[in-house]
Amino acid sequence: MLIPSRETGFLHPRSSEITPRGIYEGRRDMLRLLAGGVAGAALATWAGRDAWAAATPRPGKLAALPGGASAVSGAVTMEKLTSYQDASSYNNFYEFGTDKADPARNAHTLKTSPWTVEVEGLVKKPGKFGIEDLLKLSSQEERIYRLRCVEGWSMVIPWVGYSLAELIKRVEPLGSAKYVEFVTLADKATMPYVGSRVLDWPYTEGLRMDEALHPLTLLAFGMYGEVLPNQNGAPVRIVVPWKYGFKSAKSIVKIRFTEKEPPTAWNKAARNEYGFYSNVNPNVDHPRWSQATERRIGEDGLFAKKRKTLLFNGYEAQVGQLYAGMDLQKYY
Ligand SMILES: Nc1nc2c(c(=O)[nH]1)N[C@H]1C(S)=C(S)[C@@H](COP(=O)(O)O)O[C@H]1N2
Ligand SMILES: [Mo]
Repeated sequence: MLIPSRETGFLHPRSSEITPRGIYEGRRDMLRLLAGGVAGAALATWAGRDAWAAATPRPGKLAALPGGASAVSGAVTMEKLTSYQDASSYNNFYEFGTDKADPARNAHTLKTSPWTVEVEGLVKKPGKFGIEDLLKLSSQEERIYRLRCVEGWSMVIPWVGYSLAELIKRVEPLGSAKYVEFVTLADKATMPYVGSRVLDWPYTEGLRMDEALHPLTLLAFGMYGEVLPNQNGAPVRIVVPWKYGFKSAKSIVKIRFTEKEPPTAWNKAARNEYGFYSNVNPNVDHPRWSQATERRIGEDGLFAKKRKTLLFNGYEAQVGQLYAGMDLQKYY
């Protein structure tokens, strides 16, 4: 059974740690949501996901990539999904331009097939995975995650993929592997801004091994039940829902296991503005703006209120222990 969290709207599997009061409040919230007009399917399954699936038909633009119901804690939400239109037309993908509208306009040139992802570095079983094999490596799940950009906007997107941990376990990292680096495609012929000086290409990102192994970290192949649109990082990207959007590297071609913290594109571009961790944190401001609130894309009418940003983007219950004892002001 899944229980909606009062604070975050996320549904959590019932467990012995949940207090009776928590369960009671969860039920009350669920009933309130249902009374508010959320489709009745949610009552039958308590999963919420079915209700959203019914309320959000497949966009019908790209090939279907159906996911199954996700049982991962924190991966199901009662929040209203961002529209497909917004999620696929307001993007950051600097290889295709720096304006939010550029990726949707320019990314049609990206050639997503054939595509291989190379696994290298400190692993027992390095190798090259064709995209089709990578897709089949584990059963896909649909997971509804918030993506929160460092610039203060957020979206709620139903991603299709599986935990990156499943791939990591298969390639057997060595004990010396402490970090995972993601290298993305940098092809001047198809990506008009590769070669420009905005960033150092290829765009790279990285995670600490325990972050990469966390079940919420997703290797994503699709969204809204279809393959990823090019502008969202086709054919395969990372989604790290508790970190600022730039950690979620798009169109990855290499996964490298390292002993040292890998350099990352935005940290190289502005060290004091973008740290390695970049966990969503309303208490640590960006040097040039506050991170305390955010604008949910699609809610930007004249009277739309900004939302309070939640620590770890609302996933504190799931990921807080990864940072126990760490000074988050220092490791921003
Ligand atoms: N390769 C690559 N990946 C990238 C980026 C980029 O410029 N290049 N932008 C990042 C940023 S800043 C954000 S907010 C998210 C946006 O993902 P979306 O367009 O799917 O919402 O992608 C991230 N991944
Ligand atoms: Mo971003």
